[in-house]
Order: sequence, then C-alpha cells, then structure tokens
Amino acid sequence: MTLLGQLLADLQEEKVLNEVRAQLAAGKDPLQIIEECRQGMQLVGERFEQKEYFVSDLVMSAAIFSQVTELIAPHLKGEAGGPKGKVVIGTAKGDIHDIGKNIVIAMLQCHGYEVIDLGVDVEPQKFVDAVRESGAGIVGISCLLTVAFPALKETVDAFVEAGIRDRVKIMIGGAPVNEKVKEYAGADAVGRDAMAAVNLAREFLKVFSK
Ligand code: B12
Repeated sequence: MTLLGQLLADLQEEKVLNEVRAQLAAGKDPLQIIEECRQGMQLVGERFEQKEYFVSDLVMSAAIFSQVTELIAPHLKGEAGGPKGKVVIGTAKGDIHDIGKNIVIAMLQCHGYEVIDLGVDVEPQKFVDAVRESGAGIVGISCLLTVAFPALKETVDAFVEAGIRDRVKIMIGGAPVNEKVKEYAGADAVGRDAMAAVNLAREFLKVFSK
C-alpha cells in the first residue's frame, strides 16, 4: 500500500488532500493517484468487514475521495477531437455507490464522449428508456454490491425484452465485478477502472462502425 492509500485508509483527510496536491504539483499521473486512493478505499472496506470501521467511516472515506476527485478532475487529460459517441451510465438497482461511476464519467467526458448519467439505484427500464431517447449505443453499469448482481442481469434482460439488445454494447464495472459476473449478467465486457471504460467504449464504437 502506498503512503497515499494508507493515509486514505486511515481517514486522514487533510494529509490526504495535501499529499494529492503535492503529487499533482510534482506532475504525477492523476490516474495513478486515483488508483492509489482506490486501494485505500478497499482497505476501508476490509476494516468495515472486520468491524473496525462503521458506516460513518465509509461515509467519511467517501467524503475524502470526493474532494480528491475534485482536485484531480482538472488534471485529467483526454484526446483531441470532437464527440465520439453517447454512453448511458448508472449504478445498478439497489446500489447507491457512485464514486467509481463518477470517475468513469469524468474520463469518458474528457475523451469526447457524451454521457447520460442516470445516477444511482437505477431501475432496469430506465436504462432502456434512456437508450431509446438518446440513441446511445453504449451502456455502462456500475455495481459495488454483490446483492445487486441480479439487478445487473435484470438490466441486460430488459434490453433483450425491449428487442434492442443487439443495438447496444453493455459494459459493467465496480470492485466485485469480474468475468464470471459478466457471464452471469450477459453483459458484453467488464472494465476494472475508468481508463478501461474509455478503451472499451472505443472498441465498441469500432464494432458499430463496421
Ligand atoms: C465508500 C463506500 C460506501 C459509501 C459510498 C458513497 C458513494 N457516494 O459512493 C456509502 C457509505 C454510501 C456506502 C454504503 C454501503 N456500503 Co459501501 N463501500 C464503500 C467503499 C469503502 C469504497 C467504494 C469506493 O468508492 N471505492 C473507490 C472507487 C474509485 O472504486 P470503484 O467504485 O471500485 O470504481 C473503480 C472501478 O471499479 C471502476 N468502475 C466502477 N464502476 C464502473 C463502471 C463501468 C462501466 C466500468 C467499466 C468501470 C467501473 O472504475 C472505478 C475507478 O477506478 C467500499 C469498499 C470497496 N472495496 O470498494 C464499500 C463496500 C462496497 N460497501 C459495502 C457495504 C456492505 C455497504 C452497505 C450495505 C453498508 C451498510 N450496512 O449500510 C451500504 C450499501 C448502500 C447501498 N444500498 O448501496 C461492501 C459491499 C460488500 C458486498 N459483498 O457487496 C463493501 C465492499 C465494503 C466491505 N468490504 O464490506 N459504502
């Protein structure tokens, strides 16, 4: 664990923010800073599981991470060029975690994608409606809770039932989401971080333009 990750896991708000400012000033890759903070958040989660931390500590960690995101946002670099495509994104039904989703959105936007953010605890039908309204070809679903895995599948199924499954590519992500979950849900791809989301979106667009 890096110093930054450790400071975040220890909920040292001021020290985390000062360290992030210093690392940005020193020219460190903002995505690396996010990754180190994400590892710190994982440790927060483990401490919560071991009952060393309570929900209030999760809330505190989220508040610190949000400030880190604000510091980092202006430093995220994208690609030149006009709009690349539309992405509908939201957190799965039953799940209110949105920090990772918001980082994914920031990265997609600075790479030229138009993002329709449906927020958290999103009903499957809402994803379908948003795709129909916007004409987006890419859907992203964030999921941090294992109990919300069925909601991922329900969301993919909603596209099948609406008869438009072949018009969209669906990527999923979030700490507990892996290839197995992707297979279970019937999604097209799983991405481990925000840059993976950008790369997947790029691949999806290539498929559409064939
Ligand atoms: C902060 C936090 C909270 C905050 C969230 C605040 C917010 N605005 O999001 C609050 C306090 C609200 C919260 C609540 C709860 N939480 Co919580 N939480 C966390 C914690 C510590 C960090 C999550 C986080 O923000 N990580 C940092 C971000 C940057 O990482 P990330 O989300 O993984 O996102 C990255 C990638 O995964 C990827 N990604 C994310 N989404 C997507 C989408 C796509 C399409 C792609 C391609 C990529 C991608 O890119 C991101 C950037 O790298 C995790 C621990 C953990 N291991 O994650 C627990 C954790 C997720 N929570 C947990 C639990 C149990 C809960 C509660 C049930 C607690 C309770 N008893 O009330 C509630 C659930 C409420 C609900 N209905 O959703 C458990 C879940 C366990 C499980 N088996 O499901 C965890 C794992 C903690 C633990 N180890 O026990 N939580």
